[in-house]
Amino acid sequence: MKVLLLLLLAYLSGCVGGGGSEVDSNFDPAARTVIVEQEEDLTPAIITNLIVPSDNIYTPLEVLTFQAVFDKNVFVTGTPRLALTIGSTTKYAHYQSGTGTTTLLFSYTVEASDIDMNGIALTSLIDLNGGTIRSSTTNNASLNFEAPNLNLVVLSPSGLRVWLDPTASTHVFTDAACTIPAEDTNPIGCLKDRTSYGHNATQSLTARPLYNLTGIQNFPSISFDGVNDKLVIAHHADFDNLSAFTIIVVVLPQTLNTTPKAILSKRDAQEDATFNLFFHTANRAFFDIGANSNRKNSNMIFSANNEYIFTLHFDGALAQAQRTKLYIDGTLDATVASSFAISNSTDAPLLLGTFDTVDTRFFHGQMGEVLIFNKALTTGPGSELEKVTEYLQEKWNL
Ligand SMILES: [Ca+2]
Ligand SMILES: [Ca+2]
Repeated sequence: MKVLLLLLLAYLSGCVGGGGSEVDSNFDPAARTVIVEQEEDLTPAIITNLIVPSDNIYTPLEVLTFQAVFDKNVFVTGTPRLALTIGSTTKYAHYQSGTGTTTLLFSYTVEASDIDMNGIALTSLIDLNGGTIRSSTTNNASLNFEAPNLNLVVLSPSGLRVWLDPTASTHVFTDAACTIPAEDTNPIGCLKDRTSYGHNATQSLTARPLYNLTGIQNFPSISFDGVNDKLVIAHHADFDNLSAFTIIVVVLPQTLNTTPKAILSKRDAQEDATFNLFFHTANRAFFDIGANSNRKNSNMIFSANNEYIFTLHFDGALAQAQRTKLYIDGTLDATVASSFAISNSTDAPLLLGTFDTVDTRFFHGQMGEVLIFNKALTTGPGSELEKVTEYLQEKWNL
């Protein structure tokens, strides 16, 4: 819709003398009057692009920025905002800058309680929040935009150093160089770390577990045969010699008996351990932190062909009796003492499916997600551990 503005511009300086009183006898109103036609565009400004944070894992105090790009300059009053859904909570990215241009910047600083492991969401409409966004005095901008997919804009507690996730199909490969995508039943050469720390779990030998698209609760899992299968993560200080850590594993054992079966372990053949977690006597779970002399076990008795979320939670800063906690499916199963305040150091790799590079007591079953934090997640209602566990329970239907 368009209107014509008629601007009558009388060149009065030409009509009026220096004193402003004497009319020029040559003044011809028809010649001295200029009619300017100017179009005022009453079409609302529209958002042609919404630039969102890149796919990444964000932690508290990092800033998420969003840019709304309009098809023409817009002017802002007040503090419009974008509504984010973080977990189940609405938070707002507030307008920061850009008035008078085509691009408005909004930002949100991640808070400590913000955890959303399956990605945040965004309401596809700018909330004016009492302000205005206009392309002219009266012409309100259109505020809606195409909803972006932010499933990979993840908010994690700090300290996440390993995240193996067989449901992330772009992270599962048949070769140890992590280049050939795996399909159902393929031997797994690489389960690529979802963090930026690059702690891929690989297997260059024939002892590769298999990709199982209908594994734990029919979700993609890694299938260990209990004969020789294992995945190897190279030794790194990110998960060695730790004063605190949290290990979370989604797992389904298929064979349980008196023979130890390692879920995950970082120890050398002398059994100097950073940590390990394994099934053993009486179908209980056992774990060593520091050394096998510091071995403890679960209260829970496990059943084959059932799925579990294990959390091994260690805080060396606590009193000895409180340092180690085992959670099963988010519920505290055992609080046990640790004589070690630091998890010990060994150059041994971190292994999935066996104890160390020479041990032959392999895990038989399905492995889902593995997350390792180099800190003790907060615990209790509304805590980091609760939110991460809820993410896993919802995702894996546990
Ligand atoms: Ca989410
Ligand atoms: Ca095998």
